[in-house]
Amino acid sequence: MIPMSFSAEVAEAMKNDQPLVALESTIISHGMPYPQNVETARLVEQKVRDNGAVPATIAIIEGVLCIGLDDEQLEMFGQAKGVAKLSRADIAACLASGGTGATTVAATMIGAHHAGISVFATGGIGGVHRGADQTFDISADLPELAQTPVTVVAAGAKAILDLPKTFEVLETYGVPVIAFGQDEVPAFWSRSSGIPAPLRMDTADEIAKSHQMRGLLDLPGGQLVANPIPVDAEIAAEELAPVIEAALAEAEAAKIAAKDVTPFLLNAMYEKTEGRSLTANIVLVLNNAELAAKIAASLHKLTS
Ligand code: PSU
Repeated sequence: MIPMSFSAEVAEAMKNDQPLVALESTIISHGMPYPQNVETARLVEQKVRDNGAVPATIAIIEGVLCIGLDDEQLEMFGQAKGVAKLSRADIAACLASGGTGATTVAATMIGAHHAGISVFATGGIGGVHRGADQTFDISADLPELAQTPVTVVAAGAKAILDLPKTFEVLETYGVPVIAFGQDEVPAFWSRSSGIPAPLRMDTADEIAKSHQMRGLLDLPGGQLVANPIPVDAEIAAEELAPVIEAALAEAEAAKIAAKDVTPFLLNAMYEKTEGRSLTANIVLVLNNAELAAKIAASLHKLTS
């Protein structure tokens, strides 16, 4: 059996058959600086509650898959001392060896699916890194979306990535990419990417129905809902482009590779924008939590 534990809030929600939204822990441990990461994690959980669902932040603590974290545990991930970054490749090894780790999008999808949770909110998924033709650096989040039936609400993929290639790969894998309320795929800190959305939906109900329909068709894999950052919080793509270039050049000069690339780039963006990238990141995660809660509530109605 998988060593799994549920927080009191999640256990109660499951007993009462309430809709749940999974949240990841890597965004806390490796995606944002302390203490804003813990403050954001609490606000995100509250946003889910305010919109009709119950939050379940997922992580592995001392070899146990935790579905829902208490305040003390959130604080521990916020300080991220000795916390590994877990994806599909390392989640089983971490459980087997009694380790502690934060779950990325891929690992959170696996945990959510095991706990029977169908909807998950995050900031931005991982994708194809720029220069992937040389490095082959493609996030395990992409194949995960192809095989685990969880609807992931994100503000697109992070703009530090090669976005056209990221969406090409998702298309190859047959992952539905649904832009919410616009015809273009958003680019994390900006609403615009210049990439036409493969699919567009305007309501949580439609997204929930589409999730249900995939299940009825026995299709493996999830859906990516690309929810644009609210207008007043976005940083324009033109303004961000040179900042991203500079951050990428720094990563290359410092020979940053593999799992360290995304946290390094996010931190470099934070420094170069004097914290504005973080403010935008917080707003977009909250926005995603709200939509995910509505989708979870809608899916719950459809299936009960
Ligand atoms: N969303 C954010 N910040 C983050 C992440 C998502 O707003 O830090 C994390 C997620 O855990 C995602 C990971 O799975 O970044 C991608 O890492 P990589 O590129 O190494 O696969």
